[in-house]
Amino acid sequence: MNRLGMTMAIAMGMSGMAFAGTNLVANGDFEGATTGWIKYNTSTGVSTLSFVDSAAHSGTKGARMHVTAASTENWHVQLKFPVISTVAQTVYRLSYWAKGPDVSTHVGISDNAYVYLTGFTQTYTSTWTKFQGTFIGDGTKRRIAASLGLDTGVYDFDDVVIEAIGVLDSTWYANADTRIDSLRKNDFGVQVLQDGVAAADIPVTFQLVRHDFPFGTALNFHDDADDDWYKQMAAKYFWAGVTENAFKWPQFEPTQDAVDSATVDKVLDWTESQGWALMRGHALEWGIEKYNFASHWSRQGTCAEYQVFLKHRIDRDMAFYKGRFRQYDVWNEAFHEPAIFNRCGWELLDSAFIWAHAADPTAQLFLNEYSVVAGGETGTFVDLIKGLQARNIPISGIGAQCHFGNQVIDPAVVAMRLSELGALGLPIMVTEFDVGDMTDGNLRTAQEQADQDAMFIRAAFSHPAVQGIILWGFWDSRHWVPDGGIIEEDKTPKLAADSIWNLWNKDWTTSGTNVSTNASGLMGFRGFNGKYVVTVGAGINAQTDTLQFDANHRVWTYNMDGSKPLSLQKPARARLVATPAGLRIYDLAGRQLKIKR
Ligand SMILES: [Ca+2]
Repeated sequence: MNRLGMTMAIAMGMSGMAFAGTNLVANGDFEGATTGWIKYNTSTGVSTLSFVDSAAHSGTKGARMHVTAASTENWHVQLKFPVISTVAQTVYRLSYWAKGPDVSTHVGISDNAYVYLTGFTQTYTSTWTKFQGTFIGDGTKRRIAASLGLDTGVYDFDDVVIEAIGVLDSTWYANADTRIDSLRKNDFGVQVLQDGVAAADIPVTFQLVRHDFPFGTALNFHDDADDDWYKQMAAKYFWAGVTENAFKWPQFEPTQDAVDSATVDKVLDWTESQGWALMRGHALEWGIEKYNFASHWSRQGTCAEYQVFLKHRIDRDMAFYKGRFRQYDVWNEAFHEPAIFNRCGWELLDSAFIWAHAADPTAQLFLNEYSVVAGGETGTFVDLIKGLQARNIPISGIGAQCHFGNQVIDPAVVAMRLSELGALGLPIMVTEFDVGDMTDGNLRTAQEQADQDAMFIRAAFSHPAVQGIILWGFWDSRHWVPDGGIIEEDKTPKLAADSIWNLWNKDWTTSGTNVSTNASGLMGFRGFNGKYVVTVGAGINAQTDTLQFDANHRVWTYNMDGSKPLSLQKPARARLVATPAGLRIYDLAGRQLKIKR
């Protein structure tokens, strides 16, 4: 591995070992032997497997699964891969070419005892497409199968490759706090001058009251008796957010031109009343066909009509919410839900971004996707975004949903995937973090959830490409995953709520009480970027301001002018550049404090 390769591997959270790129899959090109490849049917699914010329993507042979009787579950018909051996902590990439019916399929990776570990949900088309995903070895065997049981038809596979691409960096998480210090903090100071001369021994008290780094939740108001409590909890734990469903097109405009913005407006009114700096617009479009999306009025006509409707949706709603939504998921789950692209062309994706940028050039525009940090489909997402970048499409952010299901979260894996996305040069938002899944609920114990949530948030906060973290809801009664929230249905905070609150309010806070300015009139401190409440002076004559400290606002200077009357004068606004602002500091008796010169 050359120096650049080594640097990349390290930056991606993998150690810099050399790998030969050997294909671990026996007979993955189907050209000679086909040993190891078998089909599996339950009693309800029926299929045939053949290795034929017409199924070749390259060479003269490919594998063809002909599903002749569909079943109720994907896994009732499977193309099973040759079993492979793995090495612990090694990252493997599976790639293959496939074509087939436009239905949801799943490639699952299990251990040798058939316990499911991870997988990739994919939709094939009538043209050859390359699919890929990564998984992690543990020193035992892996069983891989493409599950094709949901619909009848011919599914072709060729050029199946599994290769080791690196080793996880098991030290990465241990250095999280060092990275957090470097990325999220700066050296700050409050300087006090008396008539332009350094004023020593002036007490300064400071407290971080809001991080610049957005930490938020999906919000879902119900207009019921619980809403007041719900808002109190949202305000306690979060300072950024997203509307869970209300801005999705079918909810926002259920029938053509009958826009229902009331729910979104209510959420924005409330978050703005709380001073939340970031609200995300989710999502301008989602190509999914479930949840009434396929029956939405916009999709009932021709592609030409749909394109007009989509442009109008983007133009109208981004103009309406300009300056309120600062980020948009322009498209949700583009590569997992490609039906609209397969019907009307992938140019739609480019167009949506171009229209969105024109509608609100100040908004940050995201492509949002799942299984790219919580799962191994990062490479597919990277390729899609690289294509947008190569065509100069104005994408300005990467949305990584981070629904982790019931897998154990490994921060080294999180690091590797975040770094693979971060190498695109765009900021990443963790847009929908949660644990548990819709079917099984959250299978973690309270302590496991608390530990895993805190670990993931610490990992993401420590990653240089991550710009913010949003949870997909917080209360079990308003959460898509049974038991998936951080607060019980009965409103009891879970251990996870405490662990999260403690991160932001104990581990990652900055404060000092009555710290004196030094001989240079400076009280210096290292702190998190954000808004602080700062009190200069003491007693009834102390002056308190809310000040922003960040890379561009490192030192706030207070000027005292001894000639002013005996009253505490509050500067209209403390300024970074020293300007006489009339502040004087007095003792409890109203006497001006002596200032050391
Ligand atoms: Ca072949």
